[in-house]
Amino acid sequence: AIGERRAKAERMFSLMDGFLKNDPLTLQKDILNHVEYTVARSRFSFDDFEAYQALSHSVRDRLIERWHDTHVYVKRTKPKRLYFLSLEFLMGRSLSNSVINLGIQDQYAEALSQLGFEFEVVAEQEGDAALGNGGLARLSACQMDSLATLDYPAWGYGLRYEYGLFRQIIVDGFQHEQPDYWLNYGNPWEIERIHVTYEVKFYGTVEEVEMNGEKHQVWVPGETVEAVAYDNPIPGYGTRNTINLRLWAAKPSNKFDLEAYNTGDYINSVVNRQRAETISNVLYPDDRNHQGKELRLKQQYFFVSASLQDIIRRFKEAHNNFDELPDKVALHLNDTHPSLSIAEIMRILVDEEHLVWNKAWDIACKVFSFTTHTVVAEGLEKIPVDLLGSLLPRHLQILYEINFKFMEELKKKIGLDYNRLSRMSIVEEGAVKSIRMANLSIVGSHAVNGVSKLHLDTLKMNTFKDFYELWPEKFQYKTNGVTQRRWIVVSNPSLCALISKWLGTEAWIRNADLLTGLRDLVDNTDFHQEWKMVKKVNKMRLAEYIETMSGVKVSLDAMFDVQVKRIHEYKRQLLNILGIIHRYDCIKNMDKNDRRKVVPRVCIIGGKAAPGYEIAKKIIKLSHAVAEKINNDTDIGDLLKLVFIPDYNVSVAELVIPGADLSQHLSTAGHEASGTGSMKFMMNGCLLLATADGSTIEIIEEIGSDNLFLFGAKVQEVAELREKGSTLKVPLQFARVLRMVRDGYFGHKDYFESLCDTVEIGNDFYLLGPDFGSYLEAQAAADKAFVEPEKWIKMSILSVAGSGRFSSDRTIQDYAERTWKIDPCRCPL
Ligand code: 8GP
Repeated sequence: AIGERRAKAERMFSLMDGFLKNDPLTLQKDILNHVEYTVARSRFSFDDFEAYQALSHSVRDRLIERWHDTHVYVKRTKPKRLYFLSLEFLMGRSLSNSVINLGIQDQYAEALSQLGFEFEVVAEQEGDAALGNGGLARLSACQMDSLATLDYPAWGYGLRYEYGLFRQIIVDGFQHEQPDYWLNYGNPWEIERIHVTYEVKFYGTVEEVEMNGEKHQVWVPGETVEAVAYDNPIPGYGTRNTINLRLWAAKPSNKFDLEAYNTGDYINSVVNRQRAETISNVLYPDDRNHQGKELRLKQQYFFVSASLQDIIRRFKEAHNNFDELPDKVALHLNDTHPSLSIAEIMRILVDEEHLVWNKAWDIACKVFSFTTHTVVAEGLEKIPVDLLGSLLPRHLQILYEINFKFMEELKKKIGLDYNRLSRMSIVEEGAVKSIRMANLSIVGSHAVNGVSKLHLDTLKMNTFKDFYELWPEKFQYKTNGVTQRRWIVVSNPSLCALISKWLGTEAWIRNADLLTGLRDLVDNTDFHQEWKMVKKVNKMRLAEYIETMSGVKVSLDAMFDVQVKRIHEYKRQLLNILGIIHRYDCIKNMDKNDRRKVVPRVCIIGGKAAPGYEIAKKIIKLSHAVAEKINNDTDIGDLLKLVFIPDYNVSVAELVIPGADLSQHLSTAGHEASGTGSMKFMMNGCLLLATADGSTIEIIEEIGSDNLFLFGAKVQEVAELREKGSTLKVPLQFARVLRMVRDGYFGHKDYFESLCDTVEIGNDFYLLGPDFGSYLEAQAAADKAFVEPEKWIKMSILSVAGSGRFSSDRTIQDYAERTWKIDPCRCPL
């Protein structure tokens, strides 16, 4: 039989052409073949979109080759693997990123141009994969890129939402949400695995049965849904390694309800089956509020159950003893959303694999690690016990058991301090009895990570103080990072070329620390000239986009000042808008002479508000109302413009960030866990105007406070300012601009009233009033620096030079070495 199998393998091998070739001629043939046979259009007539489809299928073929090789190699080598569990991945587009990471961008560009197409134009045809909300989700995407590039044996697991994050459209200055049915035009980047399916169960009851004289709990579920795998290859840069992001879709289970069919209710039973699909239908668009909805809980468990079945199956293929699990598997909980995994693994080990509880618990705690992305306790996820008990009755029992044992252990350590015990309990008693997912995650993980140094400090001192005192060694931080592949190489090709030329190497694309080499060029005037040109090219690109989107023509000589991120009160877009009103007011009151000294600005704001977040939506409307006034004031001209960029997403970010001169990060100190936008701007030579919050503190350590514009209350001052309440002093200018809004200077007087109330003295939780003075000073400092181009360019160069520490490669390496204990596993060429 072995001989036969070998003969078959040899014959297969002889039939293969070898690996796909990447010369432009082969690529052209390849694209044309896909036009004809995959897209089913004539190779003599196809448009840009069809070219995109064919091109991406051709790239996909190459991805699959490497992905197979990586998979086979890892399977053979059997290293410890990491499974990164996240309910959100904000991948954006894949085409450019893939060809760059595969190292065949030039060849494809040439092939396309020979066929009469332009790579950039074709790449624009791709829609964004927006399976996430904001910071957390884009971070997951950056980290996948780093895991692949650094050759780690890792998989990502997530959900394949059919509706990604809503599209924001603006009508009359108001946000409207449109569903993002992103799969409408097909998705060449995924591979449907019709044979990789698992049953996921819900509802039902738990029965006690006796086996071999012992009592066992058996879950008898009431509903079964099928999870189907969709694999998304993620290529590393400068390596053959291509890892997998496996996303689950819900399908009706093949086990059908015989009774319903037999009673003749055929139509209804089909309709009921179809309801299964709703589980993975839509991404929850709220990036902070957890509303305890059943569908959300179903999504979470669906995801957890399918992923763990898959992971355990793979483990069992190669190992037969669960004692080895912690040496072979690391499971990372990206925030609390996947934390039902802890209960699920206990259920599998105890109920299905019949391990004794303590042994199973010991294994679970060694396998899990956890990162939280939230600062404040109110932001933490809770699940009502009633909901959980009805959907997952056995899991609720397990959670109670975990908690009972934890409480017993805790009592031994801290005595009968009931206040503390109740704060640390996984079960929250109260009006609505709930499970605290963060407490569960901390208790069940061997490492708890913050996303910046300041974030960890806050967790230690406030949010998780009790836990920190119990297990100080569990608490760590890994400052976030972003991938320079997407945020320089893909999005800013001119800067990429410039850096490589002057550093004399492309090695910084895999090792961002080498960017410090730019420090040696900070006084080089030839370098300055080229640096300036790069910014200009990117500003032109952005200006064109602005004009197409909003009809506003902007001057390239103006400072492009950008604030793009989710709209949140704590991120203080309102502070920015009030600052713009102040600027406008000042210019209006200037004489001709003074006006000549004004530094022209183009203020750009973009971001989505959660659909139910009224105040955030009012901020969007205010921004439009102010823009309308300013942009139509001929007396102001190019001195000041305000544009709101609709539907901010990853691909819009790729265009906006490289074109920015200044970017704003205004969160009230202590509220932004890390912030990652700042890192992307910094990598693109944009200066930051920021509060001392999140990772900005570490950015200052790296580039020095002289190279950015810092303002606002420090984190240790915030509590005191809040205590002052209505006795707080705020600058006159603040009262004045607020008055203008209240008086209807920008129209919609009544509509903006409640928005103004949120920042009125005594009510101003996010401290816009107290920070306004220093905010204006920082803005003035930015103006002053901008009119000294040499100085500005130096600051810009030093920002990029210091951005290496904020590469997600550094973050991932840190996690790999200190938390996951995994080693690179590099697939041979
Ligand atoms: C964000 C944090 O707000 C941000 O400071 C941080 O940089 C980023 O995570 C990555 O760590 N948090 C979220 O995006 C978040 O909590 N989203 C939940 C709804 C998913």
